[in-house]
Amino acid sequence: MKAARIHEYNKPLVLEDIPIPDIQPDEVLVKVQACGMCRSDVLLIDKFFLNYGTLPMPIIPGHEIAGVIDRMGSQVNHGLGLKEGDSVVVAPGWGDGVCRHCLEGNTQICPNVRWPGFGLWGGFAEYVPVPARYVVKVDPRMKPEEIAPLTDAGLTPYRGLKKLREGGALGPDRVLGIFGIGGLGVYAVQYAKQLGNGCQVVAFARNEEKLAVAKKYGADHVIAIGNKSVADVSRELKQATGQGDLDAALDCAGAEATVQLALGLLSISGHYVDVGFVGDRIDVPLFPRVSREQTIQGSFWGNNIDLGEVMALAARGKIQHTITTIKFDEVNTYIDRLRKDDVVGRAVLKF
Ligand code: FEH
Ligand code: ZN
Repeated sequence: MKAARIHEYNKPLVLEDIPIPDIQPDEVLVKVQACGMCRSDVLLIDKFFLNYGTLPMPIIPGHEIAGVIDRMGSQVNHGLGLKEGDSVVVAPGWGDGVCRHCLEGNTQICPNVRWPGFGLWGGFAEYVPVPARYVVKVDPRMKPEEIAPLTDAGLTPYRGLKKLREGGALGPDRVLGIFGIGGLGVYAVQYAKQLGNGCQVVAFARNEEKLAVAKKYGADHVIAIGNKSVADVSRELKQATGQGDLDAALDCAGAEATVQLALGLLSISGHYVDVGFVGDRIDVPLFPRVSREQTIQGSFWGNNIDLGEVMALAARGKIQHTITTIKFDEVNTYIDRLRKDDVVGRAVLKF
């Protein structure tokens, strides 16, 4: 099968032909139809994750996978209702299934988690072995290139928004800021309008083209943030919404600038959720967080329940997509473009 592999970090992926993998009795073999390209793939190639642990080499990146079941393991639980030919997406966090986090359903934060695309098998290849409990059956009429990115770029902001909603931060009298209108932010704006309990949705970004996408996807207001102080942005926010601060913020970038701006705008008892990690460390004043009783929360990827909900929205046509499909031999070109933040929406490898 075709596979794009990391043999050496900080080098282009090697495009090669390798044997189709075997599967364990509890796995299915997924024939990959599409795989989204994520900034985390670039970080992987650039050795970022070595700061947090080692990975078996060679690595096949690609963790936003949509395809069909090509083969079933001999002991796949019939209760999963899977069969050869089913259209599926691959859930992200392959937890061990026995720790507290897995038992609560949050397998993506299991201490023993395996992530697709961070080891020997991933979506930048024609086949990938997947534990059967980590595939989600989808409507075969949905386009693989559209639903593949929903397994990360679509899933991650969805879980983040759920945390704001479950935290009581959203309502008709509240203002929600979405920071970073890239591969994740374009979905975050749509969820905020549909699932934000009637809040006003304000999109913040540097790039006018991305703000135009946010407006198209329903943002009530868009504010360009390049070279502006918190006070400048607060004035524009007050003109647009009637208030100069944010009751809730979903940071889809997690860049130094967006963290500083979002926290600088956050209201008393405001709730900030970060799903991005463009930045590496943050330096923010602590007293305002404490004295204003603000909630600062991390949210990671998503679990099978979150993914099923995103797929249900997509199946009902509730999610618009900004996709660029690419061919296998363009993989390295688009990794470089992603590294330079030179992709609008999501680049998706299509087999
Ligand atoms: C995926 C795998 C590992 C780290 C981070 C990620 C993000 O793309 C999840 O949204
Ligand atoms: Zn676990």
